[in-house]
Amino acid sequence: MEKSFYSKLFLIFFIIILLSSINLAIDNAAIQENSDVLNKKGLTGSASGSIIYIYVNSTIYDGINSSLTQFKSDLEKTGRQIIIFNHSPSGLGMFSDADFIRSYCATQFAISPLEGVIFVGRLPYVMYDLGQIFPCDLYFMDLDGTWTDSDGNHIYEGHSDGAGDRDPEIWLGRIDASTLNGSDINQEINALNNYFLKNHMYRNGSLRRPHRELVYIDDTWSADAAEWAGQSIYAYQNQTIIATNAITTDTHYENILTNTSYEMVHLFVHSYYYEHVWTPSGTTTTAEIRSIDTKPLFYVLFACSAADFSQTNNIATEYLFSNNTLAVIGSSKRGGLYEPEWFFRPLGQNKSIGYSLMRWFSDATLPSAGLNNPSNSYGMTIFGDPTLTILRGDPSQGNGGGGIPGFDFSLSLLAVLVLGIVIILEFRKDSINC
Ligand SMILES: [Ca+2]
Ligand SMILES: [Ca+2]
Ligand SMILES: [Ca+2]
Repeated sequence: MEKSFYSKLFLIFFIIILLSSINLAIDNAAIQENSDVLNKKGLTGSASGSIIYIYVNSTIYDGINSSLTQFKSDLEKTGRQIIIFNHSPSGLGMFSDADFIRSYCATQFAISPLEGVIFVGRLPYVMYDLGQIFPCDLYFMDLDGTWTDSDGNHIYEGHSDGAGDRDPEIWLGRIDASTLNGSDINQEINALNNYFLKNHMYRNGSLRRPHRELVYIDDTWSADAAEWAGQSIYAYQNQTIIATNAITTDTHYENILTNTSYEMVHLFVHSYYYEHVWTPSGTTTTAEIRSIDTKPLFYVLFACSAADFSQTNNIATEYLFSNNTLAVIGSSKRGGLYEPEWFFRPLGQNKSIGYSLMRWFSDATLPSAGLNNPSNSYGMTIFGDPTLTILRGDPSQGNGGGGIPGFDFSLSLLAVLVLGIVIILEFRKDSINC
């Protein structure tokens, strides 16, 4: 019996070594893949030592001054340098103002570690013509590609590598309450101060949700529900998938938004900028989002034009300033986050939302997404603070070795399970033998 016991002990030891090496191999593969892409771009996604510009519309600057001070302080705790600009329109028009900001960022990016830009209040944007004319924030993200307005009508219709590439170098986020329906300046200031308060609460841990994603898919995309959900597993292993055509209705969706069980909502539904349109019937309007006590923190809206910030009463802005919301990722035109895997992969590695969307533009591999498909992708933008991560408001806190993303966790679990079964079987046999 003693000899048998030692051989079993050896077997257990062997299994532990085997599973550990599989684990290590997969970890190394993930790191290798990541560093390859990073080397290509010369980017690290690291917050520490980077610089963020915050442009604030001068009309609301004084009204949100104390919120900005807190926000700056919170960001500085992550090791970043924060530079705030009190921005007044030049009088030359939005097209020129946008060019002025982008040119300055491009110049600074060449000589400093500029990570991204946050626009607070109404700041300039440019329109791009792809058959549909839409506001295009990729303009501020790609600092070394060439944007062309051939006919001089102040609408871009060309984007090429130029001396650099079309890939984004920095991220951009808008925190703009000016398009809320009926918003006057006091309401706008109030909405912004509320936003920065919840942002601070998320960072200090007083605003939290279970680390769970709601994947809510209306009829048009429901047949591929498993694939859509699978692409966000890199960031959320805990998912609730609702994709039964008869269940996905306006009222069901609106009710589920009041549930405190979800950190992230990944929504697939036909939309106009002012409402979601459900199949076969029903709508969720901006006014309804305003009236709902929404509980989730983050939204990815696969919902055409929902993030068209050139429009008053756009629904993504309503989501952002609704109750607990911290960030909304959506499209200002027809299209959306195809191949979401390339967004959720870095997000699950505790990279920021801004960095994750930036990488998605470059890394999405299929013809339907990223830079491969301007028509689907060039409207993608972020409402809210792009420095946020899904694990902590403060990326420097990391995941505490909690093993959140992907294979590491599941294989460790597998190792424990297999080990447990082997031990139980072996010792049961031993007890029988004895
Ligand atoms: Ca033009
Ligand atoms: Ca570029
Ligand atoms: Ca439905």
